[in-house]
Amino acid sequence: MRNYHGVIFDLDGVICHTDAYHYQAWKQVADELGIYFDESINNRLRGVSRMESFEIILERYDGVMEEADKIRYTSKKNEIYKKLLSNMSPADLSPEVKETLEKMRENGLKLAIGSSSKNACFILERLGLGGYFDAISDGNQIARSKPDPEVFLLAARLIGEKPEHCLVVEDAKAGLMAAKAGGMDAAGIGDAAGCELADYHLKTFHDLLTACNCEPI
Ligand code: B16
Ligand code: MG
Repeated sequence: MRNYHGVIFDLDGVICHTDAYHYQAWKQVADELGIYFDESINNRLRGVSRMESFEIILERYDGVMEEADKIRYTSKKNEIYKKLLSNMSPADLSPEVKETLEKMRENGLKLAIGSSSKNACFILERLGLGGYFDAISDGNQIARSKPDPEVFLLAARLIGEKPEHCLVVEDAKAGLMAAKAGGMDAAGIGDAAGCELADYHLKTFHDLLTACNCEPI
């Protein structure tokens, strides 16, 4: 176990759960295009950027889509998604997540977000976490999405810590790959908890405290 100075959290699937909203928004777009789309395809979109997600959906599209149309449909998906996100409130932040973040802070750990989402700040505001993190690295600031380590390396730089002193928390395999490629330890939660790439296999969010040498709750 390393002595971590910083913890970098993925957002969707770790701090909050927006899967159902992504699903509903993509489903509307897929239906309009007559493309088959289900929950298992939606699971493949976890941690993947918006345009790359659409490319996965288009695997079942009969034909070739022009770039301008791809932009139009991904923008439409985002409009629907943002409307759905407006339903979120601080009540969507689980007490377990909140307690764990507070405890880590008390222990002097720096906390950052490392998310592929371009809506990260909007989501954090909805959850009542606007301004809570020491740094936010998100889809608006990077050129290459996970499994490239860029988003996590930027987060580490923004909190002024070396990658080897940071622990990444992820729910997607692409995110675990990104953390390892960046020289960071990685904790898998949810879908990624059983992944062999993870240094820690979290059953609960509270388990993070033990990984970070903090007193358990
Ligand atoms: P947006 P994360 C990712 O967030 C989601 O897991 C993924 O499903 C989504 O396609 C991606 O953000 C882009 O989101 O359309 O909001 O820019 O898991 O990296 O926090
Ligand atoms: Mg995620």
